Amino acid sequence: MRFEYSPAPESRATVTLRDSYGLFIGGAFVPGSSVFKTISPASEEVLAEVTHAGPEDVDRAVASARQAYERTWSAMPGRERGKYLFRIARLIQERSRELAVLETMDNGKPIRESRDIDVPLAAAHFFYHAGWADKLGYAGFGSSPRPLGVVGQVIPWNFPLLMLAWKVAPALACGNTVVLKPAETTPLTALLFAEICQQADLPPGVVNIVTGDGATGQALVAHPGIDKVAFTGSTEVGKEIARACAVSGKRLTLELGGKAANVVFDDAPVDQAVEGIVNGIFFNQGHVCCAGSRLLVQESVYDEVLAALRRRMGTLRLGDPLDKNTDVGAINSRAQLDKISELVSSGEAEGASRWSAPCPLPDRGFWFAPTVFTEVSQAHRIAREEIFGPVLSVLTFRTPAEAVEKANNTPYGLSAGVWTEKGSLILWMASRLRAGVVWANTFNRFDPSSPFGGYKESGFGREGGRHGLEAYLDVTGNADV
Ligand code: TAP
Repeated sequence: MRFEYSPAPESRATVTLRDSYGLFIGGAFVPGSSVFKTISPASEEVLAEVTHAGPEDVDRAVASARQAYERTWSAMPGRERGKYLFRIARLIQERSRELAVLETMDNGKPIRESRDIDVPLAAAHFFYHAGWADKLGYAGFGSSPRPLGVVGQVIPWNFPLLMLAWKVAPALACGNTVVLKPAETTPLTALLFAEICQQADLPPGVVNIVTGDGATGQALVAHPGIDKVAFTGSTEVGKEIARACAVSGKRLTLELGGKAANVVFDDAPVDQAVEGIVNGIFFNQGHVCCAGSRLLVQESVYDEVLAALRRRMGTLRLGDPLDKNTDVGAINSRAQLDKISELVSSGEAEGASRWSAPCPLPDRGFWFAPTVFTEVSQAHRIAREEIFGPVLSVLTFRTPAEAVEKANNTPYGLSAGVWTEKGSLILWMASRLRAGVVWANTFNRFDPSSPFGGYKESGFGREGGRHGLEAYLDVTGNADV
């Protein structure tokens, strides 16, 4: 039976949009060199005007972060820094509805996800790192690890507030100050976070936010006043940044792209696995670095899994991201929609067989129906390149060894999933899969205490957990490490 759902839109009234936003430097919103507009990808309406930071604005932000580092933050005892992080975490919780609605308006992701995943996890990252701030001497990096200094952080558009939290919370807990550049298409929750820093009475200059495009990011990572660069984004830009930072003495961590295998064995409970497959690739419209974009199904259950998957995909509701019933929201930008469409056309041209869920697409905005490709070979572009959209490529295997070989046949190595009832097989697979995270009988689970990061072209360094602290600490001077 198919249920019809009445619309259940979340109110936009909780969000007060300003017409225009400045840069957040030295604890205040200040004007910059030029402006650009940020739009809603679901309706293409202009949401606000945002300032584009040029090199001189980046200069001011770095100087402000340096001053705050030297005068206040690095000298402050960890237990005091921890109080600020707790306060920020509580304010994120208090303003969670506002943050969730704004994230959905600017990014296009379903409110169900921003409300239940992005915002609670962002608060959890601040709570978790608040706890570390006065215990760094017990983290396993010697008795007195030092902060690095001023950190330049560049983040993508797929989880704007959450990626900010992954970067800002550990940096601050470890005693660093930051200059953060959000993605061009999703600057608004970072700017609301700046208001939260003001509300928390965070000392001016500890967090600076410079909005802009790739050129702003380039100016930030190349700035000589930066001690460490933390980047999350595409492998292509990550390589460029690695080159820019080479022999500069800057510390660098890179969280890059992925092409994860989600491996389903013939003893897996099919309904549960199908939920995991759907969550693995259609969560956040597939704009997920660790998305399970390559499904590997054991040949003996291929027909059964595919039939159940198509049935389930037919029930996904695509549309207004602010509607609480929506499963699949808008694609973040026209450029991303074009990239997805181009790769999907290549899949068809190379001979794979395409099936898209029969859901009507809204007239305005950027949309792509959940899509699955079968008859995919490992050589096809859709099996090798990151699509970063709601598109799944299905391959088959016969033995566990073949599954491992196919799963590892990628330049990436961010995540993987294994579905089977056998615990021993899970451990056997996990020890052979070249991926930073391996989920067993689940997918896309995140926790601030669990380190996340890649192998190979998915980058290096970890975010989250005790391991993630190392990225923001100078442990070299510690004799007892
Ligand atoms: P990118 O195009 O690489 O952009 C990421 C950020 O870098 C944006 O803020 C971008 O600014 C900025 N940027 C662009 N060119 C730059 C340059 N030359 N120097 C410095 N900064 C520059 O990636 P994206 O399309 O926003 O994000 C999608 C990618 O991020 C995917 O590959 C995805 O896998 C990856 N990702 C990885 C992870 C982890 S944890 N590994 C998590 C999320 C996403 P503009 O937006 O203004 O261009």
